[in-house]
Amino acid sequence: MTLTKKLVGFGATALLALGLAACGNDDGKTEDEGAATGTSTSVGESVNYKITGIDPGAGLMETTEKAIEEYELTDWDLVSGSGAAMTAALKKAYDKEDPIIVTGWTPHWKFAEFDLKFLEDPKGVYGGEEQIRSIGRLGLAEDMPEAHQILSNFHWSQDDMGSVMIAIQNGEKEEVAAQNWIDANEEKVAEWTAGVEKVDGDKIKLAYVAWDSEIASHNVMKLVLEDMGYDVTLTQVEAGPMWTAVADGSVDATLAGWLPLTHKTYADKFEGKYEELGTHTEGVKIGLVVPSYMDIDSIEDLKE
Ligand code: PBE
Repeated sequence: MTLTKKLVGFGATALLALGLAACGNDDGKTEDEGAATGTSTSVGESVNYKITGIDPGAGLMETTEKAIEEYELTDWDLVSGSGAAMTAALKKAYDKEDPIIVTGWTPHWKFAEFDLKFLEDPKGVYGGEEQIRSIGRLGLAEDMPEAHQILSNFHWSQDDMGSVMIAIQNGEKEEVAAQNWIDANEEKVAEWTAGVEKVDGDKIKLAYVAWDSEIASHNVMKLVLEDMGYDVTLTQVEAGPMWTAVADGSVDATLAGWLPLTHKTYADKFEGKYEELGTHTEGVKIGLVVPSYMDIDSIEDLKE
């Protein structure tokens, strides 16, 4: 794989790019604004008026439908699939320098692998910086005070999350990538478990969706909880069932609460039926993402 080659020697600089990509397009405007509309083929025509989406339950999909409405992209379709299908489509287009528009978020390894940009969102449909929060079922504090404490303490940076994502994308097994990160960040992990007593094989269930960011966080937390004596089950589900499972208590927690905007619909729907345990990752972002070689900068450029 080309990725393997490109990621050799990946260090702090490359990881930082994950975070920088999240900050949008303040790194200077592209020279040739308007070039896309100046040619005979419009952006819309060039991509068949298609935005390549992910799993239908993702907040990013709901928000993109809203963007299509608010920017009056009447001819456009949001095509659903999965996170993996989206990155596969992106890779295929990127290798040929074909135009493509995908739904995207940071942290994500794709910003390290490809030269990409978020489209500006002057109407603010995608919100600003999002947070990723740990969400527990009601009663977790009473039933499992140790896990409750650890999940509430859990906090790391976008670069931490990004480095686990990159390692997995680079071919490392999920658990190995998670363990390597833990080994390299013992002090950080020690803060999550400080003063917490070990348990003796208590069962705990975490639910997550197969988004690359959440695969990273849940694999790390699984190992941390196991080290504290828990018998951990990770259940991979869709976004709706994930929130439902926390709200009805069939799982104990998830680390995949993207708020205040991305999962607002879920959070509102289940208000009072879960406990917010705290933010574990700050400054994350969702939006529409295109390869940098495309001559557009804003979602407004999609409208003809
Ligand atoms: N994501 C990644 C999710 C949350 C995590 C941005 C794709 C979503 O849109 O719901």
